Amino acid sequence: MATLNLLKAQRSYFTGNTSEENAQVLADPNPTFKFMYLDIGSVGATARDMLAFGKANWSSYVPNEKDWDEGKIPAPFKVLPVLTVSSPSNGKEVVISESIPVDHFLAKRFNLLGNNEWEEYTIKALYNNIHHLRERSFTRLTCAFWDTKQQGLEYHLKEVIPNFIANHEFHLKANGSNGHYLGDKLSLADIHLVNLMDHFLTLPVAEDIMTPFKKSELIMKVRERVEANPEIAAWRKSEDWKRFNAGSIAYYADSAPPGYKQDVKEE
Ligand SMILES: N[C@@H](CCC(=O)N[C@@H](CS)C(=O)NCC(=O)O)C(=O)O
Repeated sequence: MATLNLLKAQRSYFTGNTSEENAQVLADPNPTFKFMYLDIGSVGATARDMLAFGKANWSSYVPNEKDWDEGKIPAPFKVLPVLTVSSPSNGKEVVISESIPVDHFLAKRFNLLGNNEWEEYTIKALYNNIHHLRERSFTRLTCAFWDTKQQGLEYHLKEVIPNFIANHEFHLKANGSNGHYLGDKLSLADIHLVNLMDHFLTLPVAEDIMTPFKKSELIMKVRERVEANPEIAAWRKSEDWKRFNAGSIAYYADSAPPGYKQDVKEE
């Protein structure tokens, strides 16, 4: 997985459709989805869980590494994930890029943003805080300059993770300690928390990072609830899910402390 962004190809969000036609695509009740991401879980995992949860008509597309590195696959910011939504009604397609809008779009589509606008923004705030930790873990552990990775790991173990767990236990408790962040149904925040833990589980230091999570009954209850959903459970047992998880383990074995072998940086 190279990171030389200059070689990659860029594409615009404008495809010749009108803005109204694009909006029609996103409003189509029976669209098809093509989710393009790398052969790992990581930043694509929450979206894939939601596509499974929503019983969507979707396919997972992993670009050939050579084509990707040679810039044959254009993306709006030359990074993945990219979600293509195709409408059978008007025959047009739309691209949504960047993991946060992709996750928000799928969560809205599959009713994972609560029951009203307050619930929606509360769930998005909880999601964002979870996302922030994963992003920080990239910049401090896996995609950091090599000589700071060990220090980043120690800081995470000592301060960042305990603080995150305490903050999230506070919010889970406020909702009644029922394994959901809001109300008594699954939301984007619940699913993202489980994927944050899954991400940590693929790192060589999984055991150290996961110990405090595993001690938190409130947090582990969220995992139970998410994994109790039959569609998500089936997806997580699939060969594709296992391959993506194994891909993450292999990738982070070389890039995360303590065993990193190369200097992997994001641009
Ligand atoms: N801000 C973007 C970041 C996406 C990103 O960094 N993607 C990485 C994989 S996690 C990527 O496409 N790397 C391939 C490359 O740079 O060639 C998002 O959240 O979607």
